[in-house]
Amino acid sequence: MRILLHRADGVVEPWISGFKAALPQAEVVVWNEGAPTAPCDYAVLWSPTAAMLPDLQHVKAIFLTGAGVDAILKFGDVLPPVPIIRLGDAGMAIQMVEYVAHSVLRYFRRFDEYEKQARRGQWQPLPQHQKEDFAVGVMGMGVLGTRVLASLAAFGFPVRGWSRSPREMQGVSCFSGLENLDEFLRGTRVLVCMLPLTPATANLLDRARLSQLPEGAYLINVARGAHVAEPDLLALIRSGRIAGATLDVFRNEPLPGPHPFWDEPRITLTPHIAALTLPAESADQIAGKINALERGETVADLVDRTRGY
Ligand code: NDP
Ligand code: OXD
Repeated sequence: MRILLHRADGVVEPWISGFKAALPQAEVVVWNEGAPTAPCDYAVLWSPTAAMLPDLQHVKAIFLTGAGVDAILKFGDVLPPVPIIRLGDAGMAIQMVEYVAHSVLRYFRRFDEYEKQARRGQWQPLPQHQKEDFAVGVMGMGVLGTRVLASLAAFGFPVRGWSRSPREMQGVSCFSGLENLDEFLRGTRVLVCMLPLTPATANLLDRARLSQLPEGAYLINVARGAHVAEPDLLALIRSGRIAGATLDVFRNEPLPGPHPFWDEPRITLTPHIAALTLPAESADQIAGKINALERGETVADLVDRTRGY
């Protein structure tokens, strides 16, 4: 069995050793532009280049080394009609929980304000925010969103979730569909975007939608930059309508040098690290799914191309 591996970061060793341990019968072939590639049974990749597409035509399935699928589905019908399978958690959910819980607590406990005070040598307790005024709303109740909702509920925050189809989750006020989005936003003090990027979710958080949030709301975006209209968010933060944002993802990554987000003190930026792919766990999960496919079984985390996630 041959596995075609593509890593944009060039870091292939942990993947090769991960597959050696989990799927010893497989030969891992590292894809290199311009170099001939022997036909492979499976492809393992994240964001393929157009030059790679001919080498995908004969694989039995394409495995993604991430949760988001926008970087591959953008190729549409040029992709071979084989299953595309994303990672399901593989160590990402706990990282998302850490990132989002940290960001919510930092704002709720006013740690960003205390940091500024400390730099000024100021000893000044501030009034505590109340949890009942701090509903956290998570857009996207999938593999990662549900784990984040459960963790925030455990802290005692009122939690709300928004999804495409109706969902139920204990302790979570659930909303679904565009027709209920404004109601979801109006009761959300901290908005966490954990949606996949699809034609239906691109640009969803524009001025009109963000203005549904209560005065002093806070945005955490760990999904994709293209969900948010960046100039609208900036204007709402500068006017004080939105208190601030923690952003891990941007329309253009790396965030370009002269971008105004760099200079906005109410925006906390991180370089798309909310939940990193862990090679050993991911190779192990993919190997398990390859074995299941070889036995003729169905596997979890199959991408639905029509839905776009
Ligand atoms: P899932 O596919 O498991 O869940 C997606 C959720 O979004 C589902 O609840 C789905 O609704 C909902 N959804 C999809 N389309 C719509 C819509 N049009 N309207 C309302 N809800 C919608 O995704 P994951 O939880 O695994 O991951 C979410 C995203 O997080 C990824 O797509 C990726 O972009 C991002 N990500 C970012 C990382 C980072 O480091 N910053 C790391 C990993 C992921 P329903 O339940 O009805 O299907
Ligand atoms: C992912 C990501 O989608 O890293 O997995 O953004």
